[in-house]
Amino acid sequence: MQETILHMLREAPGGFVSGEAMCQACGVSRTSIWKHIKELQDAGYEIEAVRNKGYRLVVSPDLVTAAEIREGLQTTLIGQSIVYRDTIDSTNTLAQQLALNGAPEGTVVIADEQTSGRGRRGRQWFSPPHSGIWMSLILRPELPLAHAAQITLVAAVALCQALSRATGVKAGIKWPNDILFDGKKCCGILTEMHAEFDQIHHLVVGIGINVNVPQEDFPDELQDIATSLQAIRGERLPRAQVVRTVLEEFEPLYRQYVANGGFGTLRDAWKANNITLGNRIVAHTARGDIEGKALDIDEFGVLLLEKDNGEREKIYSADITVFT
Ligand code: BTX
Repeated sequence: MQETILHMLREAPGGFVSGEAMCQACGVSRTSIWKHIKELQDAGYEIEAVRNKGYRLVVSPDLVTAAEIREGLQTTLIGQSIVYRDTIDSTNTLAQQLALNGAPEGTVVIADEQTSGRGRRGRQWFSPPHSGIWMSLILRPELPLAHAAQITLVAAVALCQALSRATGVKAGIKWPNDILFDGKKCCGILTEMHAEFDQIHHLVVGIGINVNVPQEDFPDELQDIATSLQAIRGERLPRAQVVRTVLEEFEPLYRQYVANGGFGTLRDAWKANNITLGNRIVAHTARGDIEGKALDIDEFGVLLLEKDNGEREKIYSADITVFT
């Protein structure tokens, strides 16, 4: 019901919506409407109430609630169901649970704050309140298991395109899961999956975007390696709009990934947004460090590296350091 009220307030010509109109639209009493208005005010919405005129929305807070994200969202699959929490341990954890309980494909789990946000290999992901986008997408692609990890590359392309469209920030992909601006990480992706035999049951694609994190708020150990869109742009950005843009950029790429049986047709888009290829890198793999030049990625998203002795290695999984 709050969503209906908010929508009416946003769409109102002249600004005011009468209590009566809200009662009719929501099918409830005036007292009930007033209670909802009060709840919205408590959540940070500045709503003016004027006798004989009704209510007027003056200022919307920077929230990533379902109502805020849905307003104007142009997707048909991703984000049709949105689960929001003020605070949570990790959106990936909740998304895994919801996926196991049958949550539909495209469900977005999003939180204002994560208390145990995680990266790859058990690393922590700094996820303070009121300033970032910490969200997880539940996907159920009918693809062989071998293609599952490629979804990280698809999400990376979507993120770069979305940052460019929503904020003008031209960030680049560091294979496989980081988005960097000027050498510092502004987004990270953590894909987790549930599979059996050769069949993907579901994928959870966790996306972290430092939107309005002031540079000085990053802990000391992240000062030299992390940045935020606010630090880059010098202004705060509306998080819900960034979320919408990410979902809108992701949806067609995801459909392409499913329809074409993997990442192959998105390879050029990945290359257009990457800051990995052509550079000297060290790949930190389970077999040890391998140094050389990043030459290419193949249609499976595997990185091709050329060592100084001319030998070529395929890198399937690693953290990499890029020297630019
Ligand atoms: P990663 O393992 O590639 O990167 C983790 C590393 O990044 C950390 O060890 C630290 O050095 C650095 N780091 C930690 N927090 C930040 C930050 N906020 N900004 C920049 N650098 C940071 C990257 O893993 C994948 C991160 C995915 C996060 C999302 S948020 C929603 C979802 N839920 C969840 O628990 N994780 C994902």
